[in-house]
Amino acid sequence: MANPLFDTLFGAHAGKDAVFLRLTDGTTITYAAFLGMAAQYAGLLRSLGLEPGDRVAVQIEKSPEALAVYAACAQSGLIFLPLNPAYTGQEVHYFLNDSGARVMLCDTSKVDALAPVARSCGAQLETLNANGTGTFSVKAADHPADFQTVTRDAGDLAAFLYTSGTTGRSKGAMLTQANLLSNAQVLASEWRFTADDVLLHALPIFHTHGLFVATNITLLAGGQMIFMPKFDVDQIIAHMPDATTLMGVPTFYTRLLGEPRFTKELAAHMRLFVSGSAPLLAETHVQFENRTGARILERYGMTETNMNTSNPYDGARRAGTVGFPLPGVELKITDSVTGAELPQGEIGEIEVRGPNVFQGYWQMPEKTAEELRPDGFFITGDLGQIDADGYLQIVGRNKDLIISGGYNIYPKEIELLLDLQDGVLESAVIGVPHPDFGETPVGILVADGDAALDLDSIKAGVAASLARFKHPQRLIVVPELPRNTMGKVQKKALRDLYKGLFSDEQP
Ligand code: MLC
Ligand code: AMP
Repeated sequence: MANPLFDTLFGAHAGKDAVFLRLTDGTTITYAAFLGMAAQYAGLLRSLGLEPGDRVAVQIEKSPEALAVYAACAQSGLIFLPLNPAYTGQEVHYFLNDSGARVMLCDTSKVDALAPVARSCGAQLETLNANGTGTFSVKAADHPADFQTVTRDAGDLAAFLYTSGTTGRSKGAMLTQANLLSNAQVLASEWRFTADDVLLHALPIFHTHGLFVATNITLLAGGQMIFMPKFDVDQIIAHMPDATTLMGVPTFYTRLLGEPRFTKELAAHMRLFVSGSAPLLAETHVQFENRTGARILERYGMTETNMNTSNPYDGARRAGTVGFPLPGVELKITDSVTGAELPQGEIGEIEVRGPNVFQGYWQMPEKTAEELRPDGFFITGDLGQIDADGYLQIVGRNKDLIISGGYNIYPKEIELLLDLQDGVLESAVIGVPHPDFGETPVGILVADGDAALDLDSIKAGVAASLARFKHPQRLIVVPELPRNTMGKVQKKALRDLYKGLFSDEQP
């Protein structure tokens, strides 16, 4: 195959009049029309002087056009680099600078903020809006609806997904065609996807879950997606009778359960509900089954590895577990200090190896070496335990990470900013249980001497630099941070102290 990712996911559908995307306004887009758009985009990207292996940064709202940029990158051998539209100019500056992206696509409303950022990083800025308008689509209209697919090897890079780090610096996870394809093939088979499937697609398409898991599997099977701009409970309810599957983060399921219109009858046409990206409470699993008769299938993955484990399609889907390693994935539980494999049943670090595991972090050999062993095992930073039947349970994290509504937030990034604010001596950011988002960040501050902290201005100071979902939901001032004898801040003590902060809030 000349270009395994493109040929398998997209090229295989050339000329097909079957529907690929169904939009919430009733419009449909066939595979052929989608591929025509992607070819025009690929032609334009080529005419902009991009060469295979160059990066294309994309910070645009979810739309069929946004997905076609992904297909265009695959067809022209470019590396797709999607970014959350919530990121601020400062955050985008880091990604552009670090990745060396040569072209950046953004919404027209962001041009004033991003033009200087793109200029300073040497990237050409083009616009592509959620309704398909913008300089990119105008220029693409001059290109033919077919494009000579660029030859690529399965080992060539297809995407960079940035993931934050415990030091506060984001790292570009390098994923090859083979990483993406192998995982899509395994999942499509394990979860029995066929051309008859209609997936309710309400996830963002700048992360692994919505982009690779949901989209690649549908493409592989030749099915349809009801493509929604975002998760909206009314839209999900309106379209569920036409769908067969839903993939979501736990917040999707708790929000659905909070809705009396979500009934067994409404879900009757659905064959599969998948949850992942954050822990699904066993209680949610049980409530869901009581309401619909369906058992949510929970799986476990990450940006660096795609999906690692899954509960079985046939067989018991166990609440509170993430199932078994997927075919081709090796998984072991190790001692966090020595790296030695632990006996079955013990709690330790989860390590994985397989065709799904990424190639390393872009231009960060030291960080890569810290997490990716020479023998190919990736140290996930998650703590787990395998039960007597082989089910993996995730029991915690060995990394300082908060997951809010499926978005990862690294406390260090926020702490570094809080520490810079007037009157702040030091800070600790912790994840506190939240009824809607699962966890949410809270900032604990210590004042410098007698300084009176102006919490509103501190909030504003942090907000200017950070995407909205990373903003601490509360700031709390304490006389000092609890420390152990080594002087390390004891975040567990803080988490225990503040765990009830949001317990009265309605989901
Ligand atoms: C939105 N907000 C969030 C947030 N999402 N804040 C914290 N955490 C989040 N996840 C902000 C909004 O900007 C808004 O701010 C306010 O919170 C309320 O917004 P909302 O309307 O209630 O939120 P909504 O837009 O409905 O989004 C919630 C959500 C969304 C859960 C539907 O966050 C979502 O789709 N999450 C999925 C993330 C995802 O795909 N993760 C996969 C990562 S891949 P304001 O100020 O405007 O009120 C991965 C690997 C794997 O982890 O295993 O899959
Ligand atoms: P990300 O870096 O955004 O890909 O997030 C990956 C992290 O999400 C993993 O390392 C886990 O901590 C977490 N995660 C993903 N799926 C699950 C799950 N089913 N249960 C618990 N945590 C999960």
